[in-house]
Amino acid sequence: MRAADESTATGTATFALSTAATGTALRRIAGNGRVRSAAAAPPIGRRPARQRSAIPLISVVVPALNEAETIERTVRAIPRAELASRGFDTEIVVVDNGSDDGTAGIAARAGARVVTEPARGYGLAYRRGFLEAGGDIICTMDADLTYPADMLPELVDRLLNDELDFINTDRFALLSNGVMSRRNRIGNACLSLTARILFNLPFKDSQSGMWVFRSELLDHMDLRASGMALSEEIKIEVAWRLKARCAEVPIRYGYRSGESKLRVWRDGLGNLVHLARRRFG
Ligand SMILES: Nc1nc2c(ncn2[C@@H]2O[C@H](COP(=O)(O)OP(=O)(O)O)[C@@H](O)[C@H]2O)c(=O)[nH]1
Ligand SMILES: [Mg+2]
Repeated sequence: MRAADESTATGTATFALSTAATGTALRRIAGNGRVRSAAAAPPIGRRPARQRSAIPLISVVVPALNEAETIERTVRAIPRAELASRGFDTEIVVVDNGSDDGTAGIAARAGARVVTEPARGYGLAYRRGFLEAGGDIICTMDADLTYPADMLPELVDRLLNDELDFINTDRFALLSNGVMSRRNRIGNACLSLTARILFNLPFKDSQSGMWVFRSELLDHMDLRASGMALSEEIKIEVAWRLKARCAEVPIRYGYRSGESKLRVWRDGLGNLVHLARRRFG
């Protein structure tokens, strides 16, 4: 069975592309009539207006903190040629988060646009990357080769053909033995269950770091997490608060090379506190 066949779609609103992009797939969505008006929430920040071109742009945003071992292969694994053959330009935005191992230079030589977020934190890195990304569609992944970059074309197709706003990926449906520690699996399951109970989130993997979504969503999101909690915050924003059309697609998840930046207890408990504050605070 293909991964996408197992996925689910939920939500009611569809964010129309305000772009003048002329790609047929994008126009099909812009013309579907189910346009959600701007929500009241403050934006994540001023996103610079971009000169729209005739070719729709995909921004792949990759946060990277000391990932010299894997950043080059991460950038090169992004299937630019395949995306180009489907009518998309691709920019790869690597957000260097104060690395001291040469990550930024390696990423630039591999063809990425490198932006710098001096303050440490997964959430801060993403928020910087989202401000800098000019794409009509935003894709995300870690800089550690764990996420399947080769699935990006299929995920983008799914977003457009099914008129979705946001796709989350699920690392657990196809997870091979030994790829993720038992402790991390249990922690993830607890956090995902809590998010489902508190926010009725339609996702099995609230901590997955691979998402594909329309950049219009960013203008309505209120992202505040500076650390790992951003991963669930973005899903709460789109699915619970903005009621965007969401789906979750199973993906292959691979072994991590290099050192994980996750501090299991601190980040796990921090995420739980974030969920509680967000719901009851
Ligand atoms: N935790 C953390 N990750 C960061 C930071 N800045 C960038 N990252 C990147 O965020 C991604 C996720 O972190 P990772 O260590 O892979 O977490 P894991 O997937 O839970 O093991 C990686 O590409 C990191 O390099 C930061 O300040 N903290
Ligand atoms: Mg990772």
